[in-house]
Order: sequence, then C-alpha cells, then structure tokens
Amino acid sequence: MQTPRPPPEDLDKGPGHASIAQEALRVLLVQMGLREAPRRVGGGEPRTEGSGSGMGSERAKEKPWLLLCHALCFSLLKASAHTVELNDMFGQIQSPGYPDSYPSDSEVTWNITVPEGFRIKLYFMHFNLESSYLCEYDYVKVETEDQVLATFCGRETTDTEQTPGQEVVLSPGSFMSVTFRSDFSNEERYTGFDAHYMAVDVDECKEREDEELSCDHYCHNYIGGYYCSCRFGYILHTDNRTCRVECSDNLFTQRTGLITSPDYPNPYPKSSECLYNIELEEGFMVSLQFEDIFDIEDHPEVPCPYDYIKIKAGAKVLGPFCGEKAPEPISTQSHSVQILFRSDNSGENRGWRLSYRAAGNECPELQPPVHGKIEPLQATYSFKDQVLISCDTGYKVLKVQGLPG
Ligand SMILES: [Ca+2]
Ligand SMILES: [Ca+2]
Ligand SMILES: [Ca+2]
Repeated sequence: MQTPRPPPEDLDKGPGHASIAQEALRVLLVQMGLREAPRRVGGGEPRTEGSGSGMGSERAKEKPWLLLCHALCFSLLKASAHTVELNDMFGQIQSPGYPDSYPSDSEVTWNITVPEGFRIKLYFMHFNLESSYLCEYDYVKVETEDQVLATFCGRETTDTEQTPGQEVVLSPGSFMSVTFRSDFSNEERYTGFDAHYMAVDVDECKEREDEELSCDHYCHNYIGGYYCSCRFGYILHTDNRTCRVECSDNLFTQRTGLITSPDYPNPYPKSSECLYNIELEEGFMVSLQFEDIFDIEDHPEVPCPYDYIKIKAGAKVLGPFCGEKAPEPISTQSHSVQILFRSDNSGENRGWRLSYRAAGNECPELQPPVHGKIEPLQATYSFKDQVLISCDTGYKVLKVQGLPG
C-alpha cells in the first residue's frame, strides 16, 4: 500500500540549494503555464506502491518556497478555481490545458443541468492523472447535490484508486457536477482527461418505485417524460395517474337487489366516488345486509381516513364504514336510501357487496272465502302484495273485504 502523503504543514526540512525567491518565481511561472515544472531533487521517478517514507522527505524539500508561493500568488490560485455552468443536452469536458499537461493547484467544477425527465450520462475517452492513495492528490469527482457518484485518479485502476476506463457514470436526476482538482505538485507530466456527457431519457415506467408517482393502469414512456392511461371503462383522474370510474348514477327501484363496489371482488378503482340510490314507493322500508368479503382501506387509529362507505336513510346518516369487518344488518326504516362509496388514490382493497330488501307494512289477516280460494296462499301479506281471489264453480265474488289498496 502506498503511504499517504503528509500534509505540507508537517514538513520541516530546508529548501535545498535554490533560493526561496527563485523557487517561488519558478512556481509562479508554472502556475501561469509559462514554464515547465522543475524536476524534483532525487529524480522524477513516479512514486511506487510500498515506496514508504522516502516520498515524504522528497516532498518535504518543497515546503518553504511552496508556502511562500501560496502567500505570493494567493489571488492567482484563487482565480484558477472556477465553476462552469453547462445546460446543453450534450457536451465535452476537458482538463485545463488539454491535451497538454494540466497545471498544479487547479480546481474546476462543471455543473451540468439537463431538463427534467432526463439524466446525465458521462464517460471518458482519455484519462491520465497523477495517481495517489485514495486519490488524495489529483482527482476527478462526479457528484450530485448530495451524493458522490465516482472519484477517479491515476492511470489505471488499482485497489485504492479508480480510473474511469469504459465506465459510464449516470446521474440519478437531471443534475451532475464534475470537479477536477490538482494539488500543489506533479511528479511528472500528466495529460489530464477528455470526457463527454449527454442527456438520456429516464424511463419512468420501468423505474418508478414510488406508488405515489407511478401509473395506476398503463404507463407510456417517451423521451423527456411519460404519461398514464387507463383500461377500457376507466377514466384518467385529474391527477393524471390514477384511474377512476363513473359510478354516481345508480338507481335501484326493485324490491330486492344486490349492490357491489365496482369490479367486486377484484380491487375497487381509485379516486372514485360512487352513489347508489334505492328508491321505492312510500310505505316500504329498506333493510340492508353486507355479504361475503368486506374490505375497505382503513387506518389503525384514525377512523376511515382513506376510503369509506356511508349510508343515508331519510334524515339518518350511518357510517362511515371501513376495515375488514362488515357492519351488522341495517333496518333503515326508510323507503329511500343513498349509499355513498368513496376511494382515495392509493391502496388495493377488494370492496364490498350488500343485498337489500324492501318490505311493506303488514296487512290484517286474510282468510279465503268459504266457497273459494286465495292465490298465492301465505301466512301473512304486506303492503303491495297482490292476491287473486277465485270462487268454486257456481259461486260468485260479491264483496272483497280487508284487503289493502
Ligand atoms: Ca498533482
Ligand atoms: Ca421518459
Ligand atoms: Ca384507498
């Protein structure tokens, strides 16, 4: 393993034979790109892995003139750290001076922004930076606002440093920043890098894991965006994501009937408001009974905040009902009942089924005539029941008594 370079502050050896002022001037010229960097005392051989302490003392010889330089050309160094804003759909990024060797003490950041619905693909055609343990010296760092995507340095990938090679860096969103930094010296000449970027489409249909954003039924990806559509019989909700049904116009006038949530026993549609009206003549009273599966999205603490069923009978309102336990049978005492069922924009629940019966008031006891019969023959009769009274052969119906209506 290569020994990490000690920070300049830890170095305490002398400046060698060159005078401090001369060295400072030389570094200034190098900074300005006017002069080639000097070879260091002890030769310009690249540091090798496991070379250990020798390197620290080699670097140590640079210290005093280097500190002076930092003081002298502070403003120059500052000017070399800059940011470039890139907003095109594609582009090229190169190290300063490319294809010539890059200067020391240089820092450039390219902020790449592409439109929403795209991400950024970055790749390198050429890469040649000074190598160092964990890329401490010179590096190219690729980041988003809150995440480091890659750090590259060196000439080839080792255990502790990585070059981009054929690797493609993809941003998760529509922003990427690329920072190139070189430290205060180079062991030899490095030619830097040549990178390219392009905006690529995000396939929202394949990548949306968040239910709050994904399409309820069908998803259609296109370059720069996506849209949702619905199965036959459904309508896209104004949220452009969930599929609702039109179910506000159900009228029941028979004395018995069966009502279910849409698609029962399959999961009911999202974002829907269904209204079922049971309307019978005055004199009837409707009773309701839930059957089989009852499954409406609920919450352990808050009563029915998402989906619910509400029953309105005359002036009475029953519910909201939700959860997995069906309400007990309900005698509404009314001939007119409205059932409201509402669902929100998420969840998969199977819904409900109820049967209703409308019963009339009971009639006084009815006896067949002495020489005749009643059809149908029942123990009791109620409001709106119809009977046929007929006489035995040779007799006539004279008067009908006690039958309502
Ligand atoms: Ca360097
Ligand atoms: Ca897309
Ligand atoms: Ca729901």
